[in-house]
Amino acid sequence: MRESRRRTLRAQEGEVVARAAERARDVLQDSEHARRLLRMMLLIRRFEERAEEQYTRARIGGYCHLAIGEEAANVGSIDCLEADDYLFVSYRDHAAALAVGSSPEAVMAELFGKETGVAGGYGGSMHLLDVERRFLGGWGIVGGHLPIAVGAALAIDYQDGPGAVLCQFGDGATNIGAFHEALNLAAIWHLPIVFQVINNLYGMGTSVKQASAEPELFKRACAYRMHGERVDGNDVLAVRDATGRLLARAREESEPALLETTTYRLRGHSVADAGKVYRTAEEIASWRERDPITRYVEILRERDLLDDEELDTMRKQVADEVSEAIREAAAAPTPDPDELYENVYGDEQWRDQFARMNTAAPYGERRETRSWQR
Ligand SMILES: Cc1ncc(C[n+]2csc(CCOP(=O)(O)OP(=O)(O)O)c2C)c(N)n1
Ligand SMILES: [Mg+2]
Repeated sequence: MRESRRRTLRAQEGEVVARAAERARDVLQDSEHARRLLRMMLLIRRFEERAEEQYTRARIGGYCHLAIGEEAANVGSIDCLEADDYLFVSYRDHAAALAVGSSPEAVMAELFGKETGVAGGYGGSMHLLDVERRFLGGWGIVGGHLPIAVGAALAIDYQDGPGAVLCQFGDGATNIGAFHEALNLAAIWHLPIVFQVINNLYGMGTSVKQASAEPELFKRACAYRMHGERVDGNDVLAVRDATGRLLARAREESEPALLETTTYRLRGHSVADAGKVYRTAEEIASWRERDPITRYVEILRERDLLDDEELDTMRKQVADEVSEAIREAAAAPTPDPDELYENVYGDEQWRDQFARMNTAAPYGERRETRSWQR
């Protein structure tokens, strides 16, 4: 960013922070907005429960990581994105796609590997994307998307454009080399990016305490003289307040930040993991009591922004919406295996070369692909 613009923005900093805090408080004053946050969390919860069920029916292939219990960390932050902002997330990405506005039909269809999916059936559960909404994935390599997100922030800065980047990742990613490279570059180049670590206390079966020399992950920001902050990731309003403030600062002052949102995945690492071997029943029960949806419902009730009838209606609506998404995804066509190499290379000549090859013939993948698709 040009020095003159940075100076002007710094002068406005106090005003920017005050405005952001005001916006966060406004949510409970705007009953429609307040209820929209709850509705999205309910939709995600229902979507994930049904995705789990569909996986056991073999309608979803490959991996499938659910965000049950992490809804507030996703919805509170993604709600702060504005039209010019970009979003990057890890493979636990269904909630992010829904929160950014992708339709449940298109997200479910992607999980089913169908042509109508958000990635045309090429990506599956871990590689959702919605370019129109500036949601640039869904990434399967732990920490692999952080440098890419920094590249997007560099592009915004280089072109003197509006907007910022929100990059979400798990606690496990903070021990990957790319995390340190990404934070270092973002700090020395003053890039407009918020790194949000969704600390759910475990990377597969390894706890943060076992894996991290500094388990208070937000403190890692100080190694890069970057602002670091931790909030309760099961409190949707706290997440929204912090993300709103830090994104505003990124957009308007072009400064990065590391935001740690502490939460808990109520299911196992993936659908194939029961999640009970490395965690005690007491620990899981204690986090159930801090369920982000129950807590937010209580806040809305206390403020007279929601009654039992409205809650029931909302639950029923999202359940119907997800059922419809499943019906549509099941009925949607599967992509033709001969199109497997399309979009791999932009250059026509390489596409022609792949068109002459027999798709994945040495490994029999053509047959495998067909056998699990219904
Ligand atoms: C570079 C890399 N190493 C290992 C893996 C295998 N792996 C997949 S998920 C995962 C755990 C990551 O945990 P965390 O970052 O805390 O995210 P969470 O699953 O808790 O959302 C690992 C080790 C991978 N995908 N990429
Ligand atoms: Mg984790």
